[in-house]
Amino acid sequence: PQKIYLSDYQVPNYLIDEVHLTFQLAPEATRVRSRITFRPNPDATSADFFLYGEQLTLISAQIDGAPVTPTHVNGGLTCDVPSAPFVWEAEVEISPATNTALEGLYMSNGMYCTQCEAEGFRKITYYPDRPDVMAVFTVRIESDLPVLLSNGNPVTSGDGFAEWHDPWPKPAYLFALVGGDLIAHPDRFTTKSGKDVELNIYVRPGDEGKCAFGMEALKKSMTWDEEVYGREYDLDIFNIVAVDDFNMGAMENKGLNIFNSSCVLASPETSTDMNFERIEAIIAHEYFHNWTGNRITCRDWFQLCLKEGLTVYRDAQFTADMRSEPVKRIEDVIALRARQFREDNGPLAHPVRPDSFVEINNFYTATVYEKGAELIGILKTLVGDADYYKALDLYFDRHDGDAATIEDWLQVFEDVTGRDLSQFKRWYEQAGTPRLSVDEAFADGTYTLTFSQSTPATPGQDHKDPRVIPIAVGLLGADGNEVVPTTVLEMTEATQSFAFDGLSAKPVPSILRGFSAPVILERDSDNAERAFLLAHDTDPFNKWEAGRALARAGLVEMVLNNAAPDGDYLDAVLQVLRNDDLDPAFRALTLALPSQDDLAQTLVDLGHTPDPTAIYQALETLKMAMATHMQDVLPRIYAQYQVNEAYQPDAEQSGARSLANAALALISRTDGGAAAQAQYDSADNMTQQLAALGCLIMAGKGDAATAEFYDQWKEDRLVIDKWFALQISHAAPERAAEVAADLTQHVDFTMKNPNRFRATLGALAMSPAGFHRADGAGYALLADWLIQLDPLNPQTTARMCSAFETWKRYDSDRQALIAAQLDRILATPDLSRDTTEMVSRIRA
Ligand code: HT7
Ligand code: ZN
Repeated sequence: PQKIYLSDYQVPNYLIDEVHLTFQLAPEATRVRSRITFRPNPDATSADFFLYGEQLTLISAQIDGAPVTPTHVNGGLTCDVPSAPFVWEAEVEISPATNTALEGLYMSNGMYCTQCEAEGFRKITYYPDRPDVMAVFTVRIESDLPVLLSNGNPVTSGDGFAEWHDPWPKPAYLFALVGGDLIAHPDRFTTKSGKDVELNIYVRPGDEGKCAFGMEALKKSMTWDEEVYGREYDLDIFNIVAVDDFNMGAMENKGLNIFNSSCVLASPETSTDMNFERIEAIIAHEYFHNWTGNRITCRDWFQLCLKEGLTVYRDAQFTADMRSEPVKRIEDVIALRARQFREDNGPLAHPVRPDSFVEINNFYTATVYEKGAELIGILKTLVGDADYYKALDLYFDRHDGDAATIEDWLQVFEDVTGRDLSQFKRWYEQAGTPRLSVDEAFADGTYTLTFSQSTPATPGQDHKDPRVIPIAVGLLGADGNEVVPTTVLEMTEATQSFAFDGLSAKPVPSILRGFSAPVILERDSDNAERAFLLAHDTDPFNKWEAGRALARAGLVEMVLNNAAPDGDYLDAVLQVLRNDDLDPAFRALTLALPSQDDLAQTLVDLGHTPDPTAIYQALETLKMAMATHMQDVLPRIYAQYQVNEAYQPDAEQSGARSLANAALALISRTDGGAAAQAQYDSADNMTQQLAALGCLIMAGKGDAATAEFYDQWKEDRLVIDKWFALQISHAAPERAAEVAADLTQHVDFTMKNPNRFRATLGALAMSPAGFHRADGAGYALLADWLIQLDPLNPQTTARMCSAFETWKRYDSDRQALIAAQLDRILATPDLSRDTTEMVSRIRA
């Protein structure tokens, strides 16, 4: 397959002023007529005319009204065109009903919908489908379906048709169309300048009771973007549509966001607190794209982090403002380490701005999104809050209506601050997570920290230059009081020292407060210091981090040396648990242990080959030790943090429930599941029902409740996804592959629905001890299903191949078993470009 390089970028040969599209919707024979006004680009170096097009049947084509016969070439067509502006007209036929890839125009439960990012529009009509070609779209939809939607503002509608006009020039990837028998949950919003905006969430009949939370989240997002970034909404209407069959979470199409139904529909009975928090964040994310992505878009797909990193950063700020800043930061760092550090450390490592790709769909990664967001955070720390917002104002002023680059983005910061950001730019160009080691010295009242940074080689990048790293540091005295408050040290060299004067005694350092940069801190500290920081650090992130480090150290000893659970750890965590002055959500996070995957990587970093079974067993033993060590306190915590008011998915209530459920999980290890059964029987919300079911399964008492749960929820596809996933994630490791295999035979299993496929095979892939079973049954099952899914849905297949990305860390037997499955996938005839690229990179 052909590789595309950033360095080969050429401006488009033709630009577009206006696009008119007419759709006559029919499941297997939708007609799409396009009328496009092209003009030669004065900056172009070639006059060749090429339009992308895939899986289209061309019915007719005309230039300036005269029929033409274009030449079909790989991936599109070419044609002789006039040297002056001209009108291109074409009619094509497409088949939404048989489009299982869920890219372009497709059908989901009888509803028409689109997904055009990144390159789906070329499956709708012939077009210069690249983000730097922006045009004003007018769309007419002809169909008997009651709801017909597209981007922009409604123009007219009548019996069997609707017309929409989007005044804002946009690239084709932001095009959207929806047609269906849908119900609207309506509302209104008045912008700060007094503009009245109609809001709707469109859902399938039956789901209308699950829209209220999403609508509130949307209105909060609109207000927040006005208040924090000064960004106002710019159309008369903003529509959201929920779709069951969707490859990712949601899509920011201009004025018509399309959502995976799992990322917008919510009710207390069917959604957990975590679902609510995620839905609020995704609604905000897609809404914020209206400015960071839509009004200012990307010049080419290599610049994806320009919109995604910034928008993730903005949605994280929003969640921190709506909920708890420290809790959000801890959750984000857990996710960053689990997904992005893992990616950066393996065969799929790539820069935040990649410089080549085969299939762009494979680059919607944790690196582009989450590390991309961390880079915005670094920049904000380096320039300070005031200059950050000044630079953002300049960015919106200077680039509104542009398809921009990372260079454009950095230039506004250079212009506002006068700083040279060339060293910072390395963060966008160099893959891999920097390791930061620390030495300390104390003499004559001066405490000196010496840091060294290095980044391991990643595929195609052996050499790394030092990056600028903001290291937030605070110093504590022996009594636990802070002697130096948080100070940001700006590290620019490979090795660099920073001195703190005037200290009466050697302090205890709290380094990388707030996780001020996405690096791996390698510090030889002992458990006494970790316990001290867990008890005294004033920085909530580092307080949590100290507990995590303590847990990790104890678990490593348990795995490697068969040690008993660390009593100091148990005591330290018990102190946190007992401390009612601490936020319950923070305490729940402190009680949680590092994941199996985290421990596997920790062992690799220490030079060992991880044994997934031993890791699982160490975690089980430690949880049992926590349950007995804290036995006297847990029932009090469980009772104290029951919420007696009406369910609210807010930070306060969900924090209380998370602590109570963390207590329940431990209690269930010693009470035979009695408390969990009582909670299951009385639960009136999904957070408590699902937590109780998980505890019952773990206690070996889950059979009746599992069956009951299915009977109760069999009509609710999103709850049944949870039912599929929970049985696999909570199965004993030696049974997980069988449980997953059995569930693939369940009447409700379908591989055509990405949510259900992920709930089943994804749940197995995310249960390390079960997935890495020594006989390879987990690998074989996943490979079987990836091979079956690939011809139907390459995008989802390719994404799920990352389950194998850590394969080189395991023993040679497991490596051989995985290699055999990777080779089997690669040998599949007609394997998609998406999956071929992913598996080849992993196998390399
Ligand atoms: N910008 C979107 C990314 C995306 C996507 C979404 C749904 C289905 C397929 C997709 N391909 C790319 C989502 C976002 O970041 O907001
Ligand atoms: Zn996004």
